Amino acid sequence: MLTLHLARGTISVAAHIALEETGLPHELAWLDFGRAEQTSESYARVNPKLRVPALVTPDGILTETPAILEHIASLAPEADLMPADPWAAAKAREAMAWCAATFHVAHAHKMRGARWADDPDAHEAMAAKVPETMTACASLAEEMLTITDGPWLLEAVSVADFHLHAIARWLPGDGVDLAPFSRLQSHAAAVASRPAAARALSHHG
Ligand SMILES: N[C@@H](CCC(=O)N[C@@H](CS)C(=O)NCC(=O)O)C(=O)O
Repeated sequence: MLTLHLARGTISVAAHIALEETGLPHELAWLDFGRAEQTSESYARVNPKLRVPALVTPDGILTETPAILEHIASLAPEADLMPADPWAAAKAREAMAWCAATFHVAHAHKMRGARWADDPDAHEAMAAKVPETMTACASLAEEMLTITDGPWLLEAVSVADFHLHAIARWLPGDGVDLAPFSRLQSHAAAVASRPAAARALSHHG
């Protein structure tokens, strides 16, 4: 049995979609960020990084969205959510690495400035820059979506699409006008039109 530790609307949406898409038996362990449950002693025993997602597996506990997504895909090869072709697989990993290290981190500057500075003025300055940095990231994502004719990052849907979508959902709230980004809009619609993804998304507001 797999247990996904997750919180509403966070990056854990990606792993939630992937689990739902594969149909792998799993349980959900929800954390309430409003009550700072991610900082509790009991959760620190699951993930000492105090972040979601964390996936508890029979082999141990896995953290970091790209690793979790690839592992879920590998546990359900029939769902075909990670390309078999080495080049396409590397491109999927490239997209997930960028989502985790750049796109997600740009967003985090809105609410989590305390990770990088103690000065409240610095927090304000970081938050003020978020519409600009997230718009720049949206432009790059739009460009990444031009590699194929379809709605996906690669020829077929992959877990990288779920990672991208989990972050792209934050764009309007981060002050990004989606109007110029037609491929990102089609990508969001394509994810939402998949019944399993929609089931997962319905829990995240
Ligand atoms: N590198 C991690 C980042 C995970 C992460 O930052 N998750 C956020 C939610 S979007 C979190 O748990 N934040 C809790 C906090 O900052 O207190 C990943 O990609 O999974």
